[in-house]
Amino acid sequence: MKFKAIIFDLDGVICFTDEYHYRAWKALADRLNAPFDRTINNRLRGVSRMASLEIILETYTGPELSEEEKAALATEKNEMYRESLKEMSPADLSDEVRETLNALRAKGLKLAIGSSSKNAPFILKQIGLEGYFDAVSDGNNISRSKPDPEVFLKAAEFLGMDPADCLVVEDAVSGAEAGHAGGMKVACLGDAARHGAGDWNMNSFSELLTIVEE
Ligand code: B16
Ligand code: MG
Repeated sequence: MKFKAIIFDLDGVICFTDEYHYRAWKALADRLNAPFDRTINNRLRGVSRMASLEIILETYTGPELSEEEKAALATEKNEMYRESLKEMSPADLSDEVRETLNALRAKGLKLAIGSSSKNAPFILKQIGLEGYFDAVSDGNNISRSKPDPEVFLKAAEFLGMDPADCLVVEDAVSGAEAGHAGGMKVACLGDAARHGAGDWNMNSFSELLTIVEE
């Protein structure tokens, strides 16, 4: 086997909370009269909550905001976002993702999460994957967000694996850069695949089954 472990990004790879992020940021941006669209939204993928807010504020022209006011805005967005997460259930995990994860595990691969999100434990619970992964590295155990490799290096460390033995799966260009910066090969989906950011750029999640056998 080419790899011993796979580290999965969460939003945009295992499940699709990216639309909920978009709607919550859009509501906040509209209230601030800050133009925001899906092109700008693509830059938020994999980026931490506070770094995302700074991107939203690039088009804001109102009175200067203090750090406290910025923190309050990020909390306001997160509360809207978490309302959407409450609606999620195991039905939000596709059959393709569930079956592919089980098949990868059956090949003897260790499986981990490497997500920038502080909400990762809640999302995993909502979609029925609480306790499923061999390790979870997320926004709660890092101080530097993607494209810094910290989240993936921590995941490899939690698994007890050499980074070179781990494959990263990502939908964000910043996440693919983070995987490469950590010395890992990267398989991309979605936006990152469209940008050709991966060593493999996939159309569907189940292509991982052939990538690990190559
Ligand atoms: P939170 P991922 C990332 O998750 C999202 O892609 C990104 O849009 C979000 O800002 C970030 O998590 C932080 O999320 O506000 O929940 O802590 O793609 O790395 O799984
Ligand atoms: Mg993502």
